[in-house]
Amino acid sequence: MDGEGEVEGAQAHALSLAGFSFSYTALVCQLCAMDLAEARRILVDFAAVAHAEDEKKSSGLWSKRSTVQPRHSRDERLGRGAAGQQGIDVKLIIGNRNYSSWSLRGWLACKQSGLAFEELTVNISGEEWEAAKREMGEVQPSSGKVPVLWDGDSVIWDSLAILEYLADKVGRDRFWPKEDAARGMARAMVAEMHSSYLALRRNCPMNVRLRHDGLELSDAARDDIVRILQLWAEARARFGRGGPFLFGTFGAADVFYAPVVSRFVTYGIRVPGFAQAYMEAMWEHEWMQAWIRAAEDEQWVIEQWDSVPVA
Ligand SMILES: N[C@@H](CCC(=O)N[C@@H](CS)C(=O)NCC(=O)O)C(=O)O
Repeated sequence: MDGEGEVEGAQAHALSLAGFSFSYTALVCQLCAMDLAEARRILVDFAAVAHAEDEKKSSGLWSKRSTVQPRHSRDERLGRGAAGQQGIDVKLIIGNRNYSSWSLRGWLACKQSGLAFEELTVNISGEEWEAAKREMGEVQPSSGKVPVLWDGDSVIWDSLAILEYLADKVGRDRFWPKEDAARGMARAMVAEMHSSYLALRRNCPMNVRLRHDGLELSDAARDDIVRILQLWAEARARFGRGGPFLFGTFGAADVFYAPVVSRFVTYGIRVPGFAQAYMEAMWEHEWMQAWIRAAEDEQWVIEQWDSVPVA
């Protein structure tokens, strides 16, 4: 950026767009001018107007009572119908592709590793799952959570531990940016995704097949969305030159924010132009497309998770 006038022009331009089609160029100008606070303020303004609210209420989303409608045989539900693949030591156990955001992360991490792996998909709802947790030795090390990765006799649970295990195995550069500053930010973003955004998770549960506009967002969920947009904006503007993903080429940060992209698509969360472009790149990625198709084909329906959540 060569002049203050240009930066001010970009800011004015961005503001004049009322945030809805926030110009990526304008954002880059601002960040290049090291005016991160102002860029963030604009994004907060944007987000405040970008989310329509409605008064729609529903209840029972997180009720413990299972309303699962199994359409598979029990063996299929437990993944026992899947043929084991000869000579493949790495096995990933995941939950319902339509609903399980942590599973999507674990699965994308496996894809990113480049290793051949066998997948076992389990239905994580209802009595079948309670029985599976008791009976399936393979999910017991995680205390009944998915994803779980088996590599020979080694077992790794928790999506972040799985990603790091795979990065150790195949080389850090496959997952993390080479440059220190970029890698530091990518690690911080992944850690934040892993440990935060409870309000967004509750208000906008992942549901790949669902489309619902006009969801009522809580203030806390809106704050989470704004925070995520800020992080995406900063990553893209500072480190995204090499491609359409958060740090240019597809990596750990994209693996971790993939379910957020799905949530934004499901609930029609309005985002600025640069975020839209990022989301499109993610949505069109061949692995995401494969996951989306599998989620669409999945026969398991968990009715309480298909209800529209309340704020
Ligand atoms: N921090 C864990 C979270 C794992 C988790 O909560 N998985 C959910 C699926 S999205 C699960 O297994 N739920 C089934 C249950 O709790 O019984 C990770 O990163 O893998």
